Amino acid sequence: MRKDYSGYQVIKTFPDTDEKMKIVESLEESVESWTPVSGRMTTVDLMLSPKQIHLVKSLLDCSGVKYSTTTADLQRAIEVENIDTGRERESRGSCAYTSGMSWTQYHSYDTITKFMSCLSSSYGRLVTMFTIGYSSEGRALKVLKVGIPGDKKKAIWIDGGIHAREWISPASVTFILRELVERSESYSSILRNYDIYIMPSMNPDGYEYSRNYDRMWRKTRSKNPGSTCVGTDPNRNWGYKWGGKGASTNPCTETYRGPYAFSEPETRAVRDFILTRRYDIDMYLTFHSYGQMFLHPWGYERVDFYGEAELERMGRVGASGARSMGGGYRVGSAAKILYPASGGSDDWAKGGAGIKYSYTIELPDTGKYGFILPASQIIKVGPQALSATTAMIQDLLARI
Ligand code: 0X9
Ligand code: ZN
Repeated sequence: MRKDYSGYQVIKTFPDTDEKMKIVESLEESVESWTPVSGRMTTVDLMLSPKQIHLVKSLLDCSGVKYSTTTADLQRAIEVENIDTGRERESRGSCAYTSGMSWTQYHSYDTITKFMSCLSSSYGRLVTMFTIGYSSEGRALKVLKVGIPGDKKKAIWIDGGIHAREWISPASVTFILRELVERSESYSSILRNYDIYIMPSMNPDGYEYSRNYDRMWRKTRSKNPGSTCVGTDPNRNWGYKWGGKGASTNPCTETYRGPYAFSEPETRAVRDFILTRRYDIDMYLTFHSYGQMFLHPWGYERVDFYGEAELERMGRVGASGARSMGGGYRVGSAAKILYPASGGSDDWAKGGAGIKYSYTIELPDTGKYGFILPASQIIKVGPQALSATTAMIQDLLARI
């Protein structure tokens, strides 16, 4: 049975004083989902069940917290988000064509995997496929290496789909993948110097669950002994400062950290793969949604540290790349401009694997559609993700 979101709403709150922010923060555990979005001022988007709508809105009214309803009918938004606009047709004989992949629709993990296999068999010299482990439900976890063979190469890691419901992430990462492979001649300086490891969908169980049963699913699908609630937040499960702020010990919450660091086979597989290559990898990029932000460590706590200015600078390089394709993104440390949350992959990439540049990129939008970004937007967002990525790698190249 598919979860029905009839009667659910998403509202955007504007807590413009610390006191009002405290009121909005107090709702975090009780609403269906709680998403801060950092624009000129921080706003917080709340997903409300039919029962909560009246109660929460009255509380906000009484406390003088302004809000607007961004999604009046969540179920309707879900029903229309993945209609194929078909504006872009894949050319006959291409891997997208043969695997059923496109960037006018969101596709299944199976289709994404077929697309990846096709690239690795069609572009043998440039592309290598790895199975780095298996998800809780037994799906093969796939990574492609894209690069022109050579000696002493450095590497970049790019992943997507850590959070199941953030569909624009795997769609944008596969967009980057296709571009680098099919138009490799335009990226030859990048591909001669760097091997780019690309994992479009790190949490395939959650992704398929979000596609087939509950559109708003965020976590993995591992079982929690002693609880009927399923899944761990794969972005609270990494082993650097695991179990600190912003991560829950309750398996029934959206931000459950898991029973121990790296309890999930998905995070473990990526950890082991990255650790084997840690001295080669110069940059770790992980794509999420939504909010339009380039977030760098630290995420676990608001702390100043040596090297922060350089992380900020490179973040701005990425943000200008994205802006050249039409997206406005803010840059800053995850804890400072969003909220402290421990056990994130970005913090582990830096603190655990020692990768100097590490970013969580929150793709569009800023709340109009939120997680339910219509598929027609993929061809707008994909180029932003691509341009941000290549701008950052070009910056690295300039320093070799
Ligand atoms: O909370 C998260 O995991 C990320 N935001 S999302 O809305 N996509 O869930 C932000 C993670 C930022 N990094 C850390 N806090 N380490
Ligand atoms: Zn996310």
